[in-house]
Amino acid sequence: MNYNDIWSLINRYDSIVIFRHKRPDLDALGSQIGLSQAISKNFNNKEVYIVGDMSQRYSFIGKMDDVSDDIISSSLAIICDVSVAEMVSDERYKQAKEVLVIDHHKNECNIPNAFVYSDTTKVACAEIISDMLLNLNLEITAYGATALYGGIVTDSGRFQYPNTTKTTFLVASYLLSFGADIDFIYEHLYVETLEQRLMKNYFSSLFQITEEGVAYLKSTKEVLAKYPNVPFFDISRGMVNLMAGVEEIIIWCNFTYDSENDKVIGEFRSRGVEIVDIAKEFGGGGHPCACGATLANYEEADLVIEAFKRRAIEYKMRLVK
Ligand SMILES: [Mn+2]
Repeated sequence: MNYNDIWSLINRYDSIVIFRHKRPDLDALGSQIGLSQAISKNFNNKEVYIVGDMSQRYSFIGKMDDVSDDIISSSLAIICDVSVAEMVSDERYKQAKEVLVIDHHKNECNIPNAFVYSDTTKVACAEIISDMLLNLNLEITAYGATALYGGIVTDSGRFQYPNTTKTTFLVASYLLSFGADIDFIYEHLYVETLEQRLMKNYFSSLFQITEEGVAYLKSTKEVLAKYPNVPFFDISRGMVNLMAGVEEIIIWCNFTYDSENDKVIGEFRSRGVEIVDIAKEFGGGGHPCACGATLANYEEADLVIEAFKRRAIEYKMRLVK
């Protein structure tokens, strides 16, 4: 599949419903909103809908639509930023006439009968969509450009992660030419309330560092009980990078108790060394230096920490890249 194939598939449908992964990040939401805005801008007779669960953290970017089963069954379903069937939010994509997956993760797609556009060289799914717009000379609304920009900024760690390329900057520039609102994105991403800052101070006081350079935070049931109104996501992913940017820390991770499923959600990050293979060993996945896994309990979390310690040693001895 190439960009022209994607656009001509869209062209064949009067109605398109755009899906993405559960517990959405800004790349999932930005891809969804950006693509829907691009379709509406370039065709004037198509109905486009966006669906899925919403996280409070990113509610500033927009709202999902209520879509009936009838609409979905006569639509093209497009799934953004995920290739794993179990991770798609709203499984009614299965009822759609055809399914198209657009993703940048390094997973084999297991979504049945789908057209797949996969580009793992892209830092964000929003980068793929923006690159398609640029290459096909398509327009987008300022709102759609802002949403795509938000996806690129967050998935690239503010243009810092190693898979940030010249294309990333090229498409960011293209989005700015349509009025992407950088201030709006940064205002919502990097300004926090006093309560949030104090909560971060508390979590910062909890993490441990091993002599190998592995930092870990255990956000246990007892810890979470102090913050009953804070969404899970804001702790699991929101607190992991408190350990980032510290010279002595090579790999850092947050293990958060998920009371709904009685599991421990591990979020793993690293600097300069790949760790996703370890995440996969524990049934998880993600990006080379930003990944995660669902673990049975804290004993299993300790095994992950042990594996990270070995990786940190290998890295220091230059045995791995
Ligand atoms: Mn993504």
